Amino acid sequence: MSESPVVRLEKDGDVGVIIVNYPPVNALGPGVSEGIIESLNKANADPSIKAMVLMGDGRSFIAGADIRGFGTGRKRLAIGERTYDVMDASPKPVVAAIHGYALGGGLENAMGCHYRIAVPSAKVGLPEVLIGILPGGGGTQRLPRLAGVKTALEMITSGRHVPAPEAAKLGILDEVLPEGANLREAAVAYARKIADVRPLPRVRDKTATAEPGVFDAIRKSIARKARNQKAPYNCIAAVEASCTLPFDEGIRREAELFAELETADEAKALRYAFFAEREVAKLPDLPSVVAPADFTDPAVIGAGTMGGGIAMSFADFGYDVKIMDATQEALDRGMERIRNNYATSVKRGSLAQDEMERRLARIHPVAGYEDIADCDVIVEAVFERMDVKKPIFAKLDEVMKPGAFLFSNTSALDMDELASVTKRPEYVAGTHFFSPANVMKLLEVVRPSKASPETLLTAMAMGRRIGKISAMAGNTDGFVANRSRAPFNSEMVILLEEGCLPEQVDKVMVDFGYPMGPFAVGDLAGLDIGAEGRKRRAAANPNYRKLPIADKLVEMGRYGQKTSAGWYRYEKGDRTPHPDPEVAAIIKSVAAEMGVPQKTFTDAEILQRLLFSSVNEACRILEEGKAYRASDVDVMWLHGFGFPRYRGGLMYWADGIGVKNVYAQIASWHQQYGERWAPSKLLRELAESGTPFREAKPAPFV
Ligand code: 3H9
Repeated sequence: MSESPVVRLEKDGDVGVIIVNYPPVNALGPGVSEGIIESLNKANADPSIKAMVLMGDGRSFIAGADIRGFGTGRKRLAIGERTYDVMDASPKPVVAAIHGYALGGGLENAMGCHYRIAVPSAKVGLPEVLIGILPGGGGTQRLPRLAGVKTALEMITSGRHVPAPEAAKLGILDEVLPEGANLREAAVAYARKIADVRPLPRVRDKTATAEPGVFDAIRKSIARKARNQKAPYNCIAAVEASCTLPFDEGIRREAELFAELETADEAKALRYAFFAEREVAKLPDLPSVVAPADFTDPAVIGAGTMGGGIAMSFADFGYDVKIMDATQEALDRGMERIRNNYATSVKRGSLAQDEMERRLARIHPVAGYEDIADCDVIVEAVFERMDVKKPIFAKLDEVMKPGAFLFSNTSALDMDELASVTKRPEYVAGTHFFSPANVMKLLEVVRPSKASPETLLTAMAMGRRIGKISAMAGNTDGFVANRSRAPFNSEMVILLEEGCLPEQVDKVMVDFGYPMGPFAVGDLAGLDIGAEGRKRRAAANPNYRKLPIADKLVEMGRYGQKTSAGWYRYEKGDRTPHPDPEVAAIIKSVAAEMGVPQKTFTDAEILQRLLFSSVNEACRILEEGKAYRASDVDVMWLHGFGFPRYRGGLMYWADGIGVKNVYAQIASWHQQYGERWAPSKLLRELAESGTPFREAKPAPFV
């Protein structure tokens, strides 16, 4: 019945079914909104149709506006002529029938409908803030009217996906269908049932009211997380307008606030991050016919902090997981730690007690290798030393059933060497989790030379199934994330030699957008850990740049928070870092011993000294073919190191400075400081050709 290639109108007796078909997720791409309007008009004009259903083909209702269109001068329907306006003016009722996702413009369309029903697995939300904009299709005006101001503020400022049963409780959905129901049939029946109800229930006719102080309170509560950003505040202002302005004026205010955001740097960077996170899943050099293997029975070897966190990740996503350690005592300690971690989440209110019990029940401590022999995926997470891991891999190879995948959680060890102790190197890969493993989103999948495409795809898919963002890294010391970060870690201590203080560096990085400064993070992780790595690297490389100030603190037993002293001092039982005059004195005396001339630094200099050193190393990683794309490095920095998302990532940020400027500064520091600042070949080439980092063509992956 309809002309549009992306929206069709079908008739089911006296109900018109409007179906959006814009794969893969029914974003509101070119022609979709126009197609919905055309179908609505046709159905309204057809006397044999009494009511309409709006639904999506394929895997989703509507996932929102087409993000690729933002900032491109896209064609937009004027206020008064949009889908929601046509629905508001419709003399016949429209029922939104939701499966998969109704996000952003998807939920806004659903709220423009007169009724909303969904299957239980559906999710709804207004995630626009996560891409630096606000719900600009009436979402900031309709959601507070439908679900109340508090709920609207929470959903719009967090961007959270709300499961259908909860959305029904919040008043967003009229009905959640029973499990297994046929959505189309149920929606048509529902439409028939309400076909004669008049007046039509329109969300725009409701009123939104707020308790005094609610807007100031939410501005205050997001201040820390939303610093340097505009979108969250514009979201709040738009919701505020729903309480103070009539509906149509509120819609105009929403549009003004939206227009301030769409082309801003914040939104551009967040859109870039969104697509970079999807790109990172693609492994372009693997044969497209190969698929990841399914796995159902994972096991973790090692019940230490990392092993426990990895086991929790599996349990959190519904997997029964076995966990093994060398002794019963270590296993008991590990289970105790897991229980305590969950209990902390319950205490904080982020996890329900019964959910904690369900997750704990999925983690099965086992005594020996024979108990895991039938598992299909092993993640080994024992002490980070080759001589400890090798015998375990040899034993796993012996006992594990054929076809089982053997993954190692290592942050730097040579995966080829580890794979070589097995007779199944094609089934071996690295899976580098970040600490705490159940919280941090990044999973770096490390590719040894003999790993099969199926193994690599399975490791990547395993990460995604347990809520991680998987990114592929080559087998190089430190892999991609830590290797690109290493020069930053050295540079921050070298800055102290030249006259900076830890608190000064930390303030610059927090102002830039990191949740914590790097010295405070060091104290949290434990300074003894970095010292081990420095020792190993210094022994292997006579030109290794030593960090005497950091070494001195460790020698003094200042290991960080755990000893109440590190780069900062801590009161017993308190994690607040306090600048320590003793550290300032140590820095001064070591610098004097080393004969380093003292100077003062601007904030910009500190920032660039840290980040440019890493940009240069990331270029080296790309030129060696150890990563697929500069944007993969960005994803790793966003999810492994807390790089501020609204700055896109390390390489995207550097593009903002300009590749030629970055090169010129690095070349000048090369003159001043010597070899550690030698510009990489790729950086020089990019600067000469004026090619942005994110368009760099890395060497073929090795
Ligand atoms: C908005 O609605 C503004 C309004 O207020 C109106 C203003 C006037 N656009 O993530 P996946 C692509 S703003 C374009 O791997 P999943 C994605 O790039 C929007 N493309 O699948 C990928 O492409 P490729 C508010 C999109 O099942 C493919 O679809 N909405 C869009 O893991 C599959 O995606 C959002 O912010 C889009 N909107 O997750 C929702 N969405 O295959 C954004 C997806 O080439 N989307 N693609 O790499 C999502 O959060 C997830 O995609 C979703 C599915 C949860 C829907």
